[in-house]
Amino acid sequence: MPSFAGQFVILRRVKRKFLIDTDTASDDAVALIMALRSADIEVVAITTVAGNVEVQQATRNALYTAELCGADVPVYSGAERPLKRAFVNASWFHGHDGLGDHDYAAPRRGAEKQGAVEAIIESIERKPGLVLVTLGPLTNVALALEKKPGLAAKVSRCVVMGGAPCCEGNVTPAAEYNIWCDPEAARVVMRSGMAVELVGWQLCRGRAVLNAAEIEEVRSFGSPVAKFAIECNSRAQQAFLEQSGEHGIALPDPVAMAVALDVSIVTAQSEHYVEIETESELTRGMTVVDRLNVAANERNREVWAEALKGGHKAKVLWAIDNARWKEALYRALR
Ligand SMILES: [Ca+2]
Repeated sequence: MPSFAGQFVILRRVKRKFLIDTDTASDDAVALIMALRSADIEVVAITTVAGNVEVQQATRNALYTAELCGADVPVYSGAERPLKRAFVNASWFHGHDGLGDHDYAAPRRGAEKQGAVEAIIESIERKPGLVLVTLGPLTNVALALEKKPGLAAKVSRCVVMGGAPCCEGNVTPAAEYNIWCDPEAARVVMRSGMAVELVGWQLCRGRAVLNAAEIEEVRSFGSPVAKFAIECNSRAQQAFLEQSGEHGIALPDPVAMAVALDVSIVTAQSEHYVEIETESELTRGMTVVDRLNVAANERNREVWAEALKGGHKAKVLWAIDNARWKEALYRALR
């Protein structure tokens, strides 16, 4: 008689593990919803950092968003300011509370006692191979790497929303906010050897922006998360128009999260040495991408010595499938 026992083994899919570091404002909140509502993702920790808003506000916003999703993921509060710079928030863009100033209720839970940097170190050491997704300035991650450089090799992917490779920035012509805010931290991460995938601001404009019809479509889902996702971006929608002349809701962090969830939405990418400008005031925080591999040329080695020392290139993303990114968003908000 053949045994059927083997046919009744329940195949449990192992969930992929994410750690999300965020300066939780309006687009971060939508990105958190995407991860927290993904059936095949376990968010092991959310760590917060000063950026779009003060870190205490970012922590409240992360907790509020987790509660909206019915998630009990631990939230750890982190760095209150960049490594070496004065802190400059982006509340002009996201509202004073980072969520468009709609007086959302205070979260019922508080942050964990442990700090974000320790939580990053412990989470990666306990769960090597996890995916790190960074949605804010890289201060916490840099502090963790300075304490434990070996962490870099234990992360399978580090998906970074940040930078404006070879294009226009949103704080200065040269720089995007997350990198501009703490360029020294970004430099530590880029030189660490971590498997960085750089989701620059240029991917989050143009056809990646939710237009008026798409905003209405999301509203029509009628779910609390859909309502919140549109409402909390009300100020950001206005600010994006003032900043770039583009209509609609730009969602940089959710675009990065869509890449983290499903890398097959990326349609063009290449690997390069990436350096971060930290000396100049004019180009502070510029993500300088060696697209033509000039670092390989003997004549240029001196300038690129530090990048070459690590010998590690980052994946720089140049294009995504916008229809599929929006499908991923809609799936999370329905
Ligand atoms: Ca952010």
